[in-house]
Amino acid sequence: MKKFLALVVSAGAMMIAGVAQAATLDDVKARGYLQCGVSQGLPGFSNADDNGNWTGIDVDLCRGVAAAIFGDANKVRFTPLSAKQRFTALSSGEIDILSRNTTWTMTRDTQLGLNFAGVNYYDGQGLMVPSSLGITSVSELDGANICTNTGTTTELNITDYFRSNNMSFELIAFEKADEVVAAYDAGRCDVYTTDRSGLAAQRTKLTNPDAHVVLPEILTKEPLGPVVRQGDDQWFNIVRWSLNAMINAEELGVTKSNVGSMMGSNNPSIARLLGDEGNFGQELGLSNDWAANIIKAIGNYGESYDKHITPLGLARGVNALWNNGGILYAAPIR
Ligand SMILES: N[C@@H](CCC(=O)N[C@@H](CS)C(=O)NCC(=O)O)C(=O)O
Repeated sequence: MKKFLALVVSAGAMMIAGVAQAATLDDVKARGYLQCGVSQGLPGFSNADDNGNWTGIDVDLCRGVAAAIFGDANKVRFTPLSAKQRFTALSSGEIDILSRNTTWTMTRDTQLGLNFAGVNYYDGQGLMVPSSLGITSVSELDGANICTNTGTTTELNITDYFRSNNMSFELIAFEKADEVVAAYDAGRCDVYTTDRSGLAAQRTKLTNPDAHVVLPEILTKEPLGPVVRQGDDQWFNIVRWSLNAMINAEELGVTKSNVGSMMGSNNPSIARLLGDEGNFGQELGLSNDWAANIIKAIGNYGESYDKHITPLGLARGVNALWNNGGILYAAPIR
């Protein structure tokens, strides 16, 4: 019995060792680039131009992680994924990070073997209708045809909302976001529902964007953030702290253009962020200028937001820093 127990214990220890060895960082370094899962095309978040160059805040996060690891923000490849495909792509190892307007929910956190490493955009579900319908509130939508994406929280939320308000509706769901846009644009549905940022982004693809109105109600909380596999705490920390570094840099006034002159700063928080003080990078398995490299290549969170999200007409709102009227609050580097 004792012998048997000893065997079980050693198998358990091996398993723990095995999990600890699931070193995504080593794999990424050996491969020479980061594999990042993004949406198939959502302006502001992750969108490719005709030459295959990806831009957006979700893209910036992956470029930031690449800069933190390699000192080179270009050492990343992007895999466009539909909402339905995204979690399998991550659990199967096809991608190292999922950075794709993905809502942090309890089931996704606890049932899929995945972990959310933070929030890079606080959103909520909204609804858009053609102005010609003269609708001003979601309460007027009884009996509506509603278009959305499969495999999303959106699909579940809209069903909850209509059922709990005893309203009837017909859901028309597609896997590809562009199919939803096309169906709505062609008048197949009265309503387009998704995250409000998604509405602002997809609206730009409509034949006449000005002929549509986003209703005032925000139905849900949709905290969007990067996701990694469970069982690799070092990797989780690298992703979490790359995001935190970008948010802290904004709070400390460190930007893409001034980061060079901020080196050697006598502000201790800046000195820790930029690797002048402490061993913060090494403790992540990186070099101590990991965060300086992110900011040099990408800039801080506010710069990324201004570049990609502001053009969609979305003000910072709740995504402003905590000391500027918002809820963006990164744990300190110390
Ligand atoms: N945040 C929601 C919705 C995410 C989602 O897939 N939204 C669609 C509509 S905005 C989308 O990303 N489409 C863009 C694409 O797939 O390229 C979730 O995590 O389930």
